[in-house]
Amino acid sequence: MAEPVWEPLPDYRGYPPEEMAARALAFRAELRRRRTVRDFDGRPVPREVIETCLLAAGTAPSGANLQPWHFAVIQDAVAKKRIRIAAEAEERAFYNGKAPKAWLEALAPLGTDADKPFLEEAPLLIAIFAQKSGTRPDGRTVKHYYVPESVGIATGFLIAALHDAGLATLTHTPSPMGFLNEICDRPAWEKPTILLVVGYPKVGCRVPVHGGLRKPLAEISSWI
Ligand code: IYR
Repeated sequence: MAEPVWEPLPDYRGYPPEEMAARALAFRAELRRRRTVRDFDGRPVPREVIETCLLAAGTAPSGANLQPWHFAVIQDAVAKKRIRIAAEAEERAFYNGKAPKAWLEALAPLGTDADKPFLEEAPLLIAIFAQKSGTRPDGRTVKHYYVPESVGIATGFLIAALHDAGLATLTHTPSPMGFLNEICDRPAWEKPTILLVVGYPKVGCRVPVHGGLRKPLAEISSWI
């Protein structure tokens, strides 16, 4: 069993209380401007920016620091078209019978339907895969822990990083989305969790008022 190797906490920065408060406010203001977008401009995004955001996502905490994620970036037009065709087939089944009435009612204010043109129009899709196990540098297979939690946290980091860089995202989850394994050439034991649509919002892009409403502090939090 490997022994821990310790080092002094690197790069920690603390702030005086006023600066803490100002930073917290500024960060909240930045995140608050983020909106989920469904109309994308086809303009390409710089690859370097995406790679930096993926590295930011990769700093997320994870079970036993095993980093159980893989981000497959799809820019190829043919691959995007295949994804759109497969996703729309699932979405038609969802909207035309599979989804319970209450679910469709909850979705109604978002104005979504089975048509997903953004899967072809956006410059990039990022398929996020969760790995229930992985391979160590010595070739041994290791089980991963807290996989959905870890991948969810990394996805949050990625969405925040892309937003901060001036890009818009849509957290899309066609269900099931096993077709992503074949299209992205990922092994069957990796589970696609989210298809993140990434790009610039189309000029004149509109978003539902409903989507910008955030629950108040008293509702989302409590102190004991
Ligand atoms: N996957 C469908 C339905 C959908 C479900 C939820 I929960 C949403 O927040 C939005 C949409 C679709 O993409 O239309």
